[in-house]
Amino acid sequence: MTVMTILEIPDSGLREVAEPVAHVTDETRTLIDSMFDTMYAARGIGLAATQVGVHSRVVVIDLQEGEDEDGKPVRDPKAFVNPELVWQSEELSRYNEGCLSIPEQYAEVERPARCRVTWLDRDGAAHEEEMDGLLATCMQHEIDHLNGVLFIDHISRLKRDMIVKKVAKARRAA
Ligand code: K1U
Ligand code: ZN
Repeated sequence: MTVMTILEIPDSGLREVAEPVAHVTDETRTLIDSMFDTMYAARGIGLAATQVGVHSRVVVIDLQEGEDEDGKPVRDPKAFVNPELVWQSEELSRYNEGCLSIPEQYAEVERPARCRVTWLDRDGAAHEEEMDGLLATCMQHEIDHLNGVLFIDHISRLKRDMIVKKVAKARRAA
């Protein structure tokens, strides 16, 4: 198990644009496994490679909640290599988003309610799917990370400045 360090604001690495993965290799699969270890350890529902300082277009998501009868978490790990938004609905939806790179801060973000995404899986096979609900929100949040964009870029300057100040204050107190 490899738990990587998650970059937090204002780390400039979070503003880099990630490069496409040329070929899905064992190195890609090792990165994906470490990203799942890191995401589960941080109790997140998604993670982009950018957040662990790797500037490759790789995202992991697991929206599954709950435990089995033995108390073990039920999991539904999904890996996305080179995810691309090929369509976004005009209809918008709001979600109170969080971010593992902006600890303990949440804000309402408006995004397209549905999106169509293409990607490669961990074996290099191509997929295309229309997503809605929390999966659409999370996928758009993660693709934003690959483009150096954070959820606080979608809210008012006043709210953004408040969140940035709160994170800085919490870090000074730690
Ligand atoms: O990319 C990240 O920083 C992970 C982020 C994903 C995300 C959450 C909410 C909306 C959009 C994207 C998180 O997982 S933050 C943690 C969190 O909000 C959460 C954790 C467990 C259950 C539900 C939410
Ligand atoms: Zn995030």
